[in-house]
Amino acid sequence: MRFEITLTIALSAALLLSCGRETPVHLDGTLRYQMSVYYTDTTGTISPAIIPVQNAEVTLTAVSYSGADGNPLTYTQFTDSSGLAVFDQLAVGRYNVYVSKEIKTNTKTILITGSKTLVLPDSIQGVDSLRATPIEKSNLVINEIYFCGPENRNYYFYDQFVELYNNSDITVYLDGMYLCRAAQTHPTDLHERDYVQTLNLFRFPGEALTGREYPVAPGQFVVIAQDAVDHSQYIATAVDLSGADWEFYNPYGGDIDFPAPNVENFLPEKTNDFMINLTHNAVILSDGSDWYWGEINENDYQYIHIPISTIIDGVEYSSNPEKQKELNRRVDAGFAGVNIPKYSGMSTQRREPGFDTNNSSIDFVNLDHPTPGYQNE
Ligand SMILES: [Ca+2]
Ligand SMILES: [Ca+2]
Ligand SMILES: [Ca+2]
Repeated sequence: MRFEITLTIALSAALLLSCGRETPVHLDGTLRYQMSVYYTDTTGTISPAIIPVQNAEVTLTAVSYSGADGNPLTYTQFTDSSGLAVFDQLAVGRYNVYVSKEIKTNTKTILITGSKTLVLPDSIQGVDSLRATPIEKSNLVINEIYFCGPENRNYYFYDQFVELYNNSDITVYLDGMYLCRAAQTHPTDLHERDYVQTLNLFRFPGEALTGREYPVAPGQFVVIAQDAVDHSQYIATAVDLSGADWEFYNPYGGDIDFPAPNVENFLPEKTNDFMINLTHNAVILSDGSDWYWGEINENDYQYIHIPISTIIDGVEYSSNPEKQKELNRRVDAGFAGVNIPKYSGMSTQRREPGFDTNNSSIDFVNLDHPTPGYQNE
């Protein structure tokens, strides 16, 4: 009963003030509201599955009361180590709650958000809870893959390249990261696996996770050429990659080491350059923290496994959209490069720099010609 009276007074005061254009005054309350914030991981890459959100900003905005500046009265608290936020001295009324926390690492920006409406004192039944949702965004993305080869009749495709883009507002570091060509297999449990099967493993120099020698600024493009040379000197229609930032280099094969720094194969068992299929394949970028040997196929070829929890980005392309997926749909649910014929000189790129929904059918568009190191003409 006491609360109802207080509410009536508060609403009357608010009404009076809104009519009279006087400086609003809020009524001090005595209520305590406690809320526990958590999120659940559905990717299977984090355990345990229910995680308290620590040190998150929780904002309570009063619907019924305005502050001295005329804006709704707002209270802010941070959650403690168990995900609990405590508000004291609240007045009776309706509130909107908004939770937000941004976590930035070298490889990911994770925004954890959630909101709800509550009515005091009705919502005070022990500790209230709010399930927040993590939205994960890769800082670095694979922005373009030029895979089909230039227009030619000589089976020339050595001007292939992969372009990365820093899609975040922080400098990130390539140190120790892996770029891999995915295996072209169709296991029945593909989408349940917690790893991606690859054919090779090329590594940026430096120390994975902690290295700070190879920075990429916000908004910067990075081109990794199969071979960093002007290919138009061999095939007129091929791409000039003499200005590439990096090149794939395999010291265990017949690869030529051009002046650009190397993203290098370090497994003597693998002797090929970073050659990707001309119509259907996938490329993954991982943080470089883990890999392990996988199964050996009927041709005595041993696959490599990259844990999905270490993958920063992955893009599958397929000229034929009816083909079976070869990359786990948690990494990429679709296909880039649909309808690009081999030896057509076309390329596939994100529709905006860094545009990423983890579905390449949505994220990528085809280009008439490759754009190494830039987005537009
Ligand atoms: Ca090479
Ligand atoms: Ca080189
Ligand atoms: Ca480009």
